Amino acid sequence: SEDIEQVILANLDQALFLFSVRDPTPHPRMLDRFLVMAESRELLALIGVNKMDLDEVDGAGASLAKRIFGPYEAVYPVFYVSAASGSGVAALKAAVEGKITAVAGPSGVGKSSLLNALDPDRIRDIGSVSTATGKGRHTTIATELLRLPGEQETYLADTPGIRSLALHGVAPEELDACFPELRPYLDQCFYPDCTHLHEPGCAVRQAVADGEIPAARYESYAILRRGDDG
Ligand SMILES: Nc1nc2c(ncn2[C@@H]2O[C@H](COP(=O)(O)OP(=O)(O)OP(=O)(O)O)[C@@H](O)[C@H]2O)c(=O)[nH]1
Ligand SMILES: [Zn+2]
Repeated sequence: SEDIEQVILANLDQALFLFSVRDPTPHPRMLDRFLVMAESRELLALIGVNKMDLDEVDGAGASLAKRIFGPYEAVYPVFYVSAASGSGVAALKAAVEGKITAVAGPSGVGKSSLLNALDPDRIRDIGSVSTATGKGRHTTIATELLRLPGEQETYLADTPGIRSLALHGVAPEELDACFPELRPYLDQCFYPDCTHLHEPGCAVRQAVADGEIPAARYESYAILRRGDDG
């Protein structure tokens, strides 16, 4: 069965990055690191926003969740859910059905609650594996592998250690292409090796100024590119 588990993990179809609208406060920089990791591995990324029952709507009718996660909708599927009320869970279930999905997110966002909501008859834990990966450095990730009941083979790999792998192996000059919003502009910069941090004639920074690239996403790119985030 260890072999089967390794095969499943080697054949991930997609990753679900789970956050909550509150308690704990969303951490978009962490999400952006996760997304870079997914892009660099050519993994499809889904974003889950849990605890929508705690969402705050301001006087103008704009929701906190939408303000933070709305900009991602242009590039990634975003699922607004509540494990507590069950709202949105069916749509998320449809998105994982028949697929092998790695689930990652900070502690307390309701991962266990959501996994339970996805399988009201309770999830069957088919085992855990430890994986050693990385070039030179060995990282151990304890992974819980769950199979959802149903005709299709649906697996969820609960990967608490995935955070430490976030940017492992992404070269600085490959980082821009890991932000899908930046891609349309990358061949339009004056300098072919533009870092998009300070160069004149940078099409990326122009697109940020024009509001075509979300400022928060560009800021994440810049932080990661400068190597400022530890
Ligand atoms: N209001 C609200 N609370 C939720 C929801 N989902 C989970 N919670 C609560 O959030 C807390 C954390 O939920 P867990 O499911 O244990 O979260 P987790 O992400 O598995 O946490 P770790 O085990 O630390 O990784 C619990 O008190 C849950 O009751 C939700 O949709 N709405
Ligand atoms: Zn540039």
